[in-house]
This record gives sequence, C-alpha cells and structure tokens, in this order.
Amino acid sequence: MASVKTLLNTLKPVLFLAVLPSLVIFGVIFVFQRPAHNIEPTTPYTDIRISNSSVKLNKTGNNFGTISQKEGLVDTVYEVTNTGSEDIFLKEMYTSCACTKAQLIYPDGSTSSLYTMKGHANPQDFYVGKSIKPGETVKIKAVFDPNAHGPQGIGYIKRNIMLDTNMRERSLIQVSLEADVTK
Ligand SMILES: [Cu+2]
Repeated sequence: MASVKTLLNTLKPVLFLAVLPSLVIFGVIFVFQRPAHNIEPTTPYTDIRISNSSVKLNKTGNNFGTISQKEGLVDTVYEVTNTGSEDIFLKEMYTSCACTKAQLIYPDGSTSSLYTMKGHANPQDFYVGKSIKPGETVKIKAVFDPNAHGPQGIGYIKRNIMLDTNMRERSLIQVSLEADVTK
C-alpha cells in the first residue's frame, strides 16, 4: 500500500503535466472542428442528397373567381404525391406576396407553421426540413387575404406558392392562385 502511495505521489506531477496539456489540445481541436456545421445559418440543407423521385400534383392552380373583401380569407388545398421510390426532402416554402400564406399538412395530420413572402420573416422561418416518403401525399394549404393590401387591393390578382425540394428534375414545386377581388 505504502509503495503504491509513494508511486502515485511521484507520478502526480507527471500526470498533471501530461494530462492537462492533453486536455487543452483536445479542447482546441474540438472547438476548431465544430464550426463547419454551424457557420452557415442561411443555407441549412447543403448536405442533403439529390432525390431521383418526382411528384404528381392534383392541381397546380386554383381560381377562386369573384371574391369580396367583406367576406375575408379564402383558402385552397393542393396535393403533392411522391411518385418515385426515394424520399423527397422539403427544404423551404415561401409565397410571392405577404397577402398569401401557405401551410403544409403532413400525412399524419400534423401541420407546419404559416409560410409567407421572403423578406417578411427571418430566413429560418422558411425552412421546412421534412420528407415525403414514396407514395405519400403532403398537402399545401394556401390562404389568401383580400384585405391585406387595404381597400385599394381590388381587381385581378395572381399569387404563387413555392416549395423548394431536393428533386433532381424541377426541384421547385410551384402552385398558384387567382381571384377577382371586389369590395
Ligand atoms: Cu399581396
């Protein structure tokens, strides 16, 4: 026992001198290796593989016909089905104008937040980060507010909703809506 204690006492300074610098070196390596993943908040999905799947939409446009500001919001739902054999990753969603909001409805019934026009929210508010599995259908619900532009916002309107994906062909899914807005 005594000899072990003596040995430990002798080694203490050595351990201290060897272990402490090692911890510092590992700490430095750790800190310098990390930023690669955290440095680019505006392009979050750069390491996502391209998908060979494509989609089928039940419709790409919706004409509301004549609508009135008095009656307020109108909405429509587009269905996007993955017809391929690989997952399709959904990167970002945004609309062409802040009067139009878009929401994703997933197969399990859960919903995303409301996406708006670029510049009208923080960059990360446009990120989706979900996948459509082969055969699955995700719905895009678009809501148009005929009062968003004030009393002057009457007449013909056309708005687009964009969903950016990792599909090899035509990675941007775009649907539109039209209406004649009256008072
Ligand atoms: Cu608008």
